[in-house]
Amino acid sequence: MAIINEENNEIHLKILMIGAQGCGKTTNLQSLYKQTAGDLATRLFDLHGMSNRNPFFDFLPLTLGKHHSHDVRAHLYTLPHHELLETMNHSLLAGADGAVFIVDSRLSKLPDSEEQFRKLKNHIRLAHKSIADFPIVVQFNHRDDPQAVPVDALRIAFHLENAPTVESVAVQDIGTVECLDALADMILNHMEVPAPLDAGLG
Ligand SMILES: Nc1nc2c(ncn2[C@@H]2O[C@H](COP(=O)(O)OP(=O)(O)O)[C@@H](O)[C@H]2O)c(=O)[nH]1
Ligand SMILES: [Mg+2]
Repeated sequence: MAIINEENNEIHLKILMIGAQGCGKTTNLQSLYKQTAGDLATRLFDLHGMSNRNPFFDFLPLTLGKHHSHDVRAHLYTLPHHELLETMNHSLLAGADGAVFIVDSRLSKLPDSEEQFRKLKNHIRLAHKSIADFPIVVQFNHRDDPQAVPVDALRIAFHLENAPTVESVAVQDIGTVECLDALADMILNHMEVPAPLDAGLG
């Protein structure tokens, strides 16, 4: 759940990056880190080293800007795809404010992505009851692949009539910030944020 710290006017969001192996979860975090690290004193936490494509999960704290005078801080996690870690998926999802679901646009990867999406919807039902109330942005990644499935076909395959979607080439930093911004807006627009403590005093 989002934490609103009224003493220092901060909002903390917990955001999950979800998708099949190789879809680009770690690459998204690396891209976001690269593009925001300049004005941040935060670090990418990688429990097993970025080079060996983590078997566990990555964690990245970021500052996103202001919302009603509060500093918005996002805590990004990637979820592991390994079957044995389903329990952890569930507990991570239970406290999450929203998720980026990353679809690997390559034709050969579609079955994997579809299976992950089905699982995600099940986890949401278990943890949040209503999928309609859980903010999700779908990111179509690997758009640079010559065999990338057309976006219209992906929208139909994943039944995304109304869901917000973003096209990306995470490895080239295309679409990653846009995607996170879209999700943060969705979450924040549905949150009741109290007036900051110093409101009206200045
Ligand atoms: N060409 C291309 N490669 C990508 C893209 N996104 C990620 N990759 C590469 O795909 C591989 C798997 O990405 P990774 O982020 O480790 O996937 P994860 O398993 O979801 O964390 C890596 O070699 C990335 O550099 C993309 O949009 N285009
Ligand atoms: Mg990874």
